[in-house]
Amino acid sequence: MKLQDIVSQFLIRGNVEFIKPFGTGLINTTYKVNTIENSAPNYLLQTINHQVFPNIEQLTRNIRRVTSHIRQKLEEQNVKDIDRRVLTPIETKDQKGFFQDEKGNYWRMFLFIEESHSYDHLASPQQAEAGGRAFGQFQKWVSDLPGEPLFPVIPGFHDTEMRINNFMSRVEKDPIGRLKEVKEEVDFLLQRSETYKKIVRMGRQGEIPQRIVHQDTKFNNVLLDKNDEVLCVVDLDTVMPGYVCYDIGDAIRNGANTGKEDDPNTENVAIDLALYEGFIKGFLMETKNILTPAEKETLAFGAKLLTYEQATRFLDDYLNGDQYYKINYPEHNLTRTRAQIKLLSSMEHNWEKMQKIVKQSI
Ligand code: GN1
Ligand code: MG
Repeated sequence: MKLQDIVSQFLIRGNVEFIKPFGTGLINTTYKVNTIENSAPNYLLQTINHQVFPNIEQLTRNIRRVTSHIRQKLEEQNVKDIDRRVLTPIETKDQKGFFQDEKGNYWRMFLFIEESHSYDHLASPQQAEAGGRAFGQFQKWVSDLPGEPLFPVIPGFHDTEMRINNFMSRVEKDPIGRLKEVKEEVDFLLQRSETYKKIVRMGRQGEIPQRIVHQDTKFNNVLLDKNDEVLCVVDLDTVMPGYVCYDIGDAIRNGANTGKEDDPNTENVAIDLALYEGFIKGFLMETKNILTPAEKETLAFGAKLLTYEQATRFLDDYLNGDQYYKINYPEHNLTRTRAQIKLLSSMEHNWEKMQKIVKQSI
């Protein structure tokens, strides 16, 4: 089926001029749809990875609930330009909100947010603070979403205990014989497995509350305007119940790294404490009044936790023959694992400083 025919299943305005690939996600594939008419908006078209998100109906419903809740808040505050401040899902002709093509692939569309950009890498603590505020504001906005809890579209997404158990059984099975290459990395991760079960355990014992959290807080999921002011937070697929330290933790893991997530030279990789501080400050600025003291205690730990978990997920996928993450070369998931391990070691070295920064920002 042609992309143009897929687009015609949605209730869009205007006629399509061209459709081109867009963005850098590791899971879904995204296109930009330009319309000919100046009076008609442009759109985003996206395939939804059905392996990763098996329940597309519930995924669609979660995103509709969250975006309309935020829209309502913005309307109440008389915010201008609302279409650039929150994602707008586009309806399909059959009102399902997604379309399944003849090959079984699922598609959805959003309004394209004009004159916006995002950064893969942060340039300054000011940007980190803006990122922290964006995710903090998101957290605050969804904290009073009415109705039943959101559907857990990926059950146990950041359940470290479950991730560790899966990882251990992968190590045991060694399905494609790669274990011998990665003994050192496996040991590094397994030595720390008890430490990183802490958050799920605290949750189970009721020491920290479950909230709606974004759970994929990469800095490139924050759209900014031409003055680098925050417009909105995108990539809402994993918005579901979880703990608050997941969001600030993943933002830091992704954003406060002196190197890249998949840096082949691990010498480049370390925690950037100035960016870290920016994230913490910005996030707490927005959430200080809604978080419990116990949750505030978990924020710095979240950065280590999510880095640990990401290393485990990348290595798990490497051992499993790269079934989950898109890769650009055969060793890509191993390179990613090593970079995450280096980042975690650097956080461990700077642990006291990291905790102090949170205390100073509360
Ligand atoms: C995936 O597709 P993308 O880049 O938004 C993954 C995240 C990982 C990230 C690592 C649903 O996110 O959890 O942190 O890759 N998303 C899912 O780059 O698994
Ligand atoms: Mg994502």
